[in-house]
Amino acid sequence: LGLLGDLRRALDAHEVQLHYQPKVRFDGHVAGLEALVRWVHPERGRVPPDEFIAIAESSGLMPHLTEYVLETALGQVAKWRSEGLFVPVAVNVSPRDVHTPGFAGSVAARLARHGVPAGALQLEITEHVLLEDPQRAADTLAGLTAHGVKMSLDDFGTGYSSLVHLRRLPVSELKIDRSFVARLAVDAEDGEIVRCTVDLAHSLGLLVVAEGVEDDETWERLRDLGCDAVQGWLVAAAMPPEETTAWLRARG
Ligand code: G
Ligand code: G
Ligand code: MN
Ligand code: NA
Repeated sequence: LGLLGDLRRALDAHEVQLHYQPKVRFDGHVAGLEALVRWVHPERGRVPPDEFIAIAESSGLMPHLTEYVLETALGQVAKWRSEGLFVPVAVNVSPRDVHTPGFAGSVAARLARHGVPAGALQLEITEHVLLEDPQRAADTLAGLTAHGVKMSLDDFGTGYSSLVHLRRLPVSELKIDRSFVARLAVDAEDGEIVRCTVDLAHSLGLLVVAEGVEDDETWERLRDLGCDAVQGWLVAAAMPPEETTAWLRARG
């Protein structure tokens, strides 16, 4: 309970920050940045995101955290755009958010308020959005998509009966979970899983991003398998805003 109260205050005090991790195509083009929350507690130090996200989920604070992340990320996108850096940003949203009434409308209003085009925002969801009320989730996602917001299916392969969901969810991108990518270069089965996922995604007209790419060999394998973009420490870890700006500028 202590940590929950602290998280509430941390959000109000802007103690929670966003770091940004690039998604890069094989030709070097920066396809986008993923916003990832970071919280450095004044006494406990760095609190792992998994830990406080779980607290936010179970306490009902998640909508507040998501609003905070969307607000911060869109403010940053607007700032970058004003500086001539036109890079789309992806925000992770939880199943809870997708089931919150009016979510699609509130995202649209927030975009308008920041003067950011919908195409500059991507939302990363997981298959778990379909666990509660699949129809409602599909309606919300359709509303967001109709507005021009791009949807990405995160952690692909770790949910349940993924293939059914792929047909029901209006997503334009699929992210292969890093548990399949990590040993891609050394494990033949993981290699086959990734190959099939890339082919499946392409046959459905989706872009494929591989997460957790840490070495050149994996990068090369993914390129040869026809993957569209990669994310991982080989390219860059999540960086604070100023470092991200410098990284983007150095890329040209
Ligand atoms: O890279 P990292 O340790 O930050 O991420 C841990 C987990 O927390 C990942 O599964 C990531 O999707 C999730 N996460 C990071 N930032 C956010 C956020 O702003 N909102 C939500 N819902 N999840 C996030
Ligand atoms: O599931 P999600 O996409 O939200 O996860 C992002 C998480 O993955 C964050 O915790 C981030 O720090 C972590 N991450 C990003 N790149 C790498 C990588 O190359 N290797 C590993 N092991 N973790 C990574
Ligand atoms: Mn993600
Ligand atoms: Na992921």
